[in-house]
Amino acid sequence: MSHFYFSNTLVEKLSTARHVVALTGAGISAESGIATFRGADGIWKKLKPEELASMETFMCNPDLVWEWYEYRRKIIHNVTPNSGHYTLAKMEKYYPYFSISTQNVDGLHFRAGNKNVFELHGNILRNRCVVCGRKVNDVEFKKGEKIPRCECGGMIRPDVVWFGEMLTPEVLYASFEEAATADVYFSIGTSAVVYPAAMLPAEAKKNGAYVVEINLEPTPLSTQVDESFLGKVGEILPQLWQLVEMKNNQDCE
Ligand code: BV8
Ligand code: ZN
Repeated sequence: MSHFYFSNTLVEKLSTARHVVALTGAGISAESGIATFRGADGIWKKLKPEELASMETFMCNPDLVWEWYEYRRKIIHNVTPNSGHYTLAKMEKYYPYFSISTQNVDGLHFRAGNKNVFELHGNILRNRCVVCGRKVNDVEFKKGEKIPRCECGGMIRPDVVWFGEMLTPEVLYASFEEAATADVYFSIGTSAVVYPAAMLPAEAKKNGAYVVEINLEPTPLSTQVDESFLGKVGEILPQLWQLVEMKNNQDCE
């Protein structure tokens, strides 16, 4: 377990903040055992999922896409949130205003106890019909079989946002609103290359937030933020939060 130095400024800001927001990416789920997309262990190097996570591949090869999502669902069913997720759940309980805008589709923030979560790219555990849009969740798919169909005859797809697809406007709007009004804005476990999610930390900075990055490797954001921590979020975030809690307890004495 590495030890990290946290500035008094950051601890002070976190102990006096009223509105804190976190943008999260695949890196926060990595320590739960879910491979990231582009990091050192990224699955996207092997599987080229930029193509897989797209409507055209789904229309030409729906069972291949279904196979990939079923493979990922099985992994998600067998993992649990980690200390990074649970620290964000503690923060939601502490602050008057706290939200998470996540690019992750694994639902782990909800399982860790967070309620105020905007799923920018949808949720892999949900499905929807490509024709009528009906949410159809309890569907079975076995390799080699035909993909599930809706009563209306439409193909059923995972309820996620693929490349070239719009994010749900109200989710995106809320995430930009949160970024624009945050006192402290975290960018956690994301390579910050997928848009429009990657615009959120800059939106926060532009509106006066103190922006903090926690990521295993440098990203295009690293030179733009107020503080950048290189390391595992499951180690860094709990250590930082412990300092904030200690300071708050001292202040109460
Ligand atoms: C849209 C599907 C328009 C669900 C995903 C140029 C400029 C602006 C935009 C574009 C552009 N070129 C193309 C675009 C559009 C495109 C885009 O941004 N492309 C990128 C690649 C350039 N964006 C889109 O298409 C979006 N839609 O723009 O629509 C539009 C407008 C009007 C009308 C119609 C259309 C849609 C984007 C959503 C795509 N869907 N996934 C799924 O199956 O998962 S994106 C995919 O990448 C995942 O959802 C993932 O969440 C997301 C981001 O990845 P990260 O979460 O950051 O994960 P990554 O592996 O990259 O990084 C993890 C980091 O964690 C690493 O840095 C690693 O070092 C670190 N890490 C690892 N372990 C740890 C750790 N950190 C801390 N602790 C650890 N333990
Ligand atoms: Zn339908």
